[in-house]
Amino acid sequence: MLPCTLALLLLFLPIKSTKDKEIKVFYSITGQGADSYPVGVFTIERETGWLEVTKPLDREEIDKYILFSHAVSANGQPVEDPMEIIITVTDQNDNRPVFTEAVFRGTVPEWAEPGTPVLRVLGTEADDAVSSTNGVVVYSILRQRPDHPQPHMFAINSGTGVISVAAVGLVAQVVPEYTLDVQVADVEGYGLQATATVLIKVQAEGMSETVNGLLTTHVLNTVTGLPAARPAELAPSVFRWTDHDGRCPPLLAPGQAKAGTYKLRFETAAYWQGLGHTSFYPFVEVVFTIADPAQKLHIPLLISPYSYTTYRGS
Ligand SMILES: [Ca+2]
Ligand SMILES: [Ca+2]
Repeated sequence: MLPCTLALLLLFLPIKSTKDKEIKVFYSITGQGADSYPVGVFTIERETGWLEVTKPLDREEIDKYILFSHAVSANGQPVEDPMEIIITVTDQNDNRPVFTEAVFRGTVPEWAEPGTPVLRVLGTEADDAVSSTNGVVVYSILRQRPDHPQPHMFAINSGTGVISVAAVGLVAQVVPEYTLDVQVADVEGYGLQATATVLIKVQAEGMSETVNGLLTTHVLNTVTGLPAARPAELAPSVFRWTDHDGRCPPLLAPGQAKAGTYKLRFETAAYWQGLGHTSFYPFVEVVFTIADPAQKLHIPLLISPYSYTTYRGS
């Protein structure tokens, strides 16, 4: 919170009766801010008609005052009908936006597609958002930790604060939770700021829902964040192409597997050549052991031209 209010002392133009030249006229004011609450904010000089404000005004307290000025002669007779004076308090940007929570939490399924909404952050703001931008807030993501497979896995709608997935590659076993620093700023993003933390848990995928088969794989290009559609070979007998989603048809169906050591070979060079890149690794071979032939096994592969990551999925 910013502990300040608008400090403003105004001297308005004098209120003059047309009879002022002919006879002695005395002025007074009535209404909110004059003779009713808050009393004495506005005064008028009895003989000159100068209207003055005596205190700082805060639009967030009272945004409009309606006063009436009265002009009387020396013997107390009104010389004019009362005149209505409307005083509108213009806004100062004296309120910082405030997040409704210090820490926002959300969850997202792994491999969620770009555009999937995760959660909404909310900032409140006391200043005027209608006739000024002092209360118009803009949301942004300042930082993502960790920053892989890439630094912009999430995007925020600057107007609504809805955070959604921006890139493919959310894998629970690689990054189980992301931390985002988010900001809300008034004056359409250029004014006073506040920050909050967003924790996003990546939920492991239930493989049985999507793939029927004992041994499955899944290849992700970590440069583009997109699934890699290229061959994967289970040496020596099984050959598969990954589909547009980076997934292979099951390499071994239930009942096909035997306990033992297997090698899964990914033809990465051909894949990168197809995209116009050269690859440091001509192919990637993942050697693994199946101890329990009845247990499902998923082996994801995350690749860039200069790195690869694999792990045991479920
Ligand atoms: Ca204000
Ligand atoms: Ca403000």
